[in-house]
Amino acid sequence: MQSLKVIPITLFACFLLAACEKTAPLAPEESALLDGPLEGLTPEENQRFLNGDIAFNDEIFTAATGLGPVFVATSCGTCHAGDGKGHPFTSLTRFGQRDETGNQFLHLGGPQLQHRALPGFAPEQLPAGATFSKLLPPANTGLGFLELVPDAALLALADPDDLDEDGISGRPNWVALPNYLSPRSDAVSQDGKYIGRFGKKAAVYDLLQQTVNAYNQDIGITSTFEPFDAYSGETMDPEVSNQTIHDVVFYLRTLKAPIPREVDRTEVSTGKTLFEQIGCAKCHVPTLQTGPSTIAALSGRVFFPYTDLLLHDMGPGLDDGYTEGSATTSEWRTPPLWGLGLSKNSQGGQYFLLHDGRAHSIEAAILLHGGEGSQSREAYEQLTEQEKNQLITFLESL
Ligand code: HEC
Ligand code: HEC
Ligand SMILES: [Ca+2]
Ligand SMILES: [Ca+2]
Ligand SMILES: [Ca+2]
Repeated sequence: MQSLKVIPITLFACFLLAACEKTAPLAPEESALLDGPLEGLTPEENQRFLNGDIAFNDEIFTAATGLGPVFVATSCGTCHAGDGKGHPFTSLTRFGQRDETGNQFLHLGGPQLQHRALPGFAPEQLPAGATFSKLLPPANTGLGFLELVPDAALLALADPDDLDEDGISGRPNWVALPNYLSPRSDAVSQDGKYIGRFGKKAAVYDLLQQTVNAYNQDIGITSTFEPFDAYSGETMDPEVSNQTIHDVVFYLRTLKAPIPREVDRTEVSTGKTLFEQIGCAKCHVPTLQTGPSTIAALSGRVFFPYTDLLLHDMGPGLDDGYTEGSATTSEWRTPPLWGLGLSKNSQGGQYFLLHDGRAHSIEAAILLHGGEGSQSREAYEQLTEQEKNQLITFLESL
């Protein structure tokens, strides 16, 4: 939000004085912010972005506007401040069981724990026997680009049986679609399931599903899409309009991609070469391309997210016993690394990396790579101190 208020003033000052950096010392550099709109939107599209931005950041729900009765937070922006990564205080808990037979706790309030409640209602508690994951809010950035990568491109990156024997076997999370979603026009399906791509375990199909679930499960807000009350399971009148849902989806779609910084430093380019040499880029795929979109600024664009959006088995250290869709307990979707260097800004000046924020530095995150990530972690450990610093400087520039 802040950027939206500041940028037009900055632009105005530039226009008047033609010496932007010097005259607007209070405005943060555009490349230090995650929450602005994509460049190249039409005025109409910018307006929809703003509508979505207001609903996402400024609409705080109360009992009178439908909050709860059980909930985790009162607005999207509480957990996704500035659209940057969240802090352990804003994490979500999901519960279920170890095997992949589908969540057996759905009738007991699963998959998400609503640990807060309105007066007179009991906050939810973990049912006996459930396993759980703590999930940190990711940065919401460049999501419209990720949504538009054709299924075929993701399948081309997958190697479920590791046929090329490089120790890496990324695979899609095949998920069942809720009845309000229709498959994308280029969709590939398998046994009636489709490729999920959002969420830490890639169990969410698209930004509409993510938004509908978040209203329902995080804030206790029903919609025509998901009319079931998270507390009673009963069908309720919608507490958020379809228009608002679509505006929020539009906002998420048209958030800009992070802008890399310090790209001219030699440490950064050397670090990037090392990143590729030691196999990080096999999962954190640097370059992807969008398919066609009705939003011209997103259509047929090459972009640099550093993810393959696929699931990888990251070994026992990162296994927390919780499955989602067809993802096993130790499988996680490769997180995009774009914006990584800006994470601290929204995390109180300190890094909280990996799905639950347990890694407090970039190096700690690398050293926790097991399973399919073991080989490149070992290759990292073999680097000289100087090379490690170059690699990390590169990652901080993203
Ligand atoms: C209580 C904190 C909390 C609230 C409130 C919240 N989120 Fe999230 N959000 C999260 C967490 C944690 C995740 C990661 C969950 C996962 O990976 O499955 C997430 C994931 C997402 C993602 C997926 C991004 C990706 O890279 O896959 C989107 C989009 C998103 N949230 C949008 C929203 C919207 C829209 C709202 C409001 C309707 C909202 N969130 C409310 C915590 C929150
Ligand atoms: C086998 C695929 C794979 C390889 C190879 C790989 N990563 Fe990862 N990386 C992942 C997955 C999956 C996660 C998320 C794990 C989790 O959250 O528990 C991750 C997480 C990270 C994170 C934390 C990101 C965040 O937002 O929390 C960083 C940083 C990272 N990787 C850097 C690297 C670097 C550097 C290399 C090379 C040394 C590398 N990765 C190699 C799959 C991979
Ligand atoms: Ca409600
Ligand atoms: Ca629940
Ligand atoms: Ca392979």
